[in-house]
Amino acid sequence: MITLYGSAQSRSFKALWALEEAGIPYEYKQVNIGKTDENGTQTEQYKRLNIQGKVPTLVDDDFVLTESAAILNYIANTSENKTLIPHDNNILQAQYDQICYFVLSELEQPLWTFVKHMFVLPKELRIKRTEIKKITAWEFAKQLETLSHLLNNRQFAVNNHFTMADIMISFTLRWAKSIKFEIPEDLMRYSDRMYQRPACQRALKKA
Ligand SMILES: N[C@@H](CCC(=O)N[C@@H](CS)C(=O)NCC(=O)O)C(=O)O
Repeated sequence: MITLYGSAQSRSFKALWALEEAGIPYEYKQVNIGKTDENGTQTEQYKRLNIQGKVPTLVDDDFVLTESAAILNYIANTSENKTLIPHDNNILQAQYDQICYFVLSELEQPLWTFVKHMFVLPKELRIKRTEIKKITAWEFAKQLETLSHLLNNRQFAVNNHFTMADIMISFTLRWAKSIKFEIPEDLMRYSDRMYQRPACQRALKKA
């Protein structure tokens, strides 16, 4: 039985949504990020699962997995629904990897840098909001151009049907919108369309 540890609309939401798409039985445990209370991510008990005290963490019997993208792939490969990740096609698998690595290493980074300077870094290391916003908004706009190029107006990221890559992208765009980064209308329409999926709507109710 899978247990997912997560918190609200943080990166763990991607895994919650993925589990709903996969139709796998699971238990969802809400944890409190950065806290040392009973359900906190900074307890010794939680850190034994996730050394960084972060979410998401997935536990499947005695197997423990961290890193949201790896968790999405594990869920896709565990599911009986074999369309959630490309199988048996080298090119499609490579395109899937390309877009997922791009989301984590390029698209997400300016957002994460901005958030770290707002809330996460020790106060003495933080740069002024207006300065860090100017830098990260510039970087993010460049990455959006690449995203548009990779999506090329397709309905889905890879192979003309829904895959976990669509969760990766649409979650990141929604995150950007929530912290007031500008996003072209067509990309936001794509993200909103993904969020209308029944599995996503079910996940939103549980998050
Ligand atoms: N690369 C990791 C990042 C996980 C991560 O940073 N999660 C955030 C929530 S969105 C967290 O738990 N932060 C707590 C902290 O930084 O102490 C992933 O994608 O799973």
